[in-house]
Amino acid sequence: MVNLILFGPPGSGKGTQAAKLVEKYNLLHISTGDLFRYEIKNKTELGLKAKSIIDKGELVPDEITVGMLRNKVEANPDVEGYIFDGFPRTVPQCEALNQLLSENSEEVTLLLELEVEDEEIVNRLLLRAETSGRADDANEDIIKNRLEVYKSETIPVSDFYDKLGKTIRVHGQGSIDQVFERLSNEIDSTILC
Ligand code: B4P
Repeated sequence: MVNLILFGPPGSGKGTQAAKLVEKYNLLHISTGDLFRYEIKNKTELGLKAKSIIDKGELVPDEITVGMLRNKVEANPDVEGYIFDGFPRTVPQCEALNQLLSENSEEVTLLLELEVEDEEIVNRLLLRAETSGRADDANEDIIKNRLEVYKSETIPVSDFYDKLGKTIRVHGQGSIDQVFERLSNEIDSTILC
């Protein structure tokens, strides 16, 4: 199996690139952001809890996020691998993912980190807000809070996998196709060796 983590700050293109990578490598795309938005849209108990947190640009508590992720993985056992998009976002989430994969004698293959400058991120998210209707994209202060949370709570995830020799950093600016080519090259050179 190939188990990829697509990592990077909010708006770095994780969702955009994951959609292209799943087609090329035939993997299951699991986006915790999308899973939360589905719960919010359907006004479930979990969705109601998550909405107020996401709208402020904070992280949903680990136990809620990990439980939701586990359900999704366990519901799809017969796949060739996963692309985890937006998960893990904290070190306890890394530990939970390692535990979950090891139950099936699996492990994370690679963490691909998209590097994008803050100014570009703010511009991308404000632009997306015009069509997405996402409250967390529409306000510059909330975007800046998301970036702060990323730096304090989420960057350690990249270091966690770096210590295991699994983090690869990729320039996330340029056209969507250029970024996709960079990611594909890194995946191919890991899978093929
Ligand atoms: P996510 O849904 O993961 O959202 P994201 O970080 O905003 O998006 P992404 O990086 O995927 O950006 P995209 O490709 O869309 O999380 C939302 C919230 O959910 C979090 O803030 C948190 O509250 C909660 N959450 C999710 N997972 C969690 C977890 N594990 N633990 C706790 N809480 C969690 O790209 C953004 C925009 O840029 C798009 O408009 C796109 O068109 C554009 N774009 C992409 N690539 C481009 C390029 N190369 N050039 C120009 N524009 C580009």
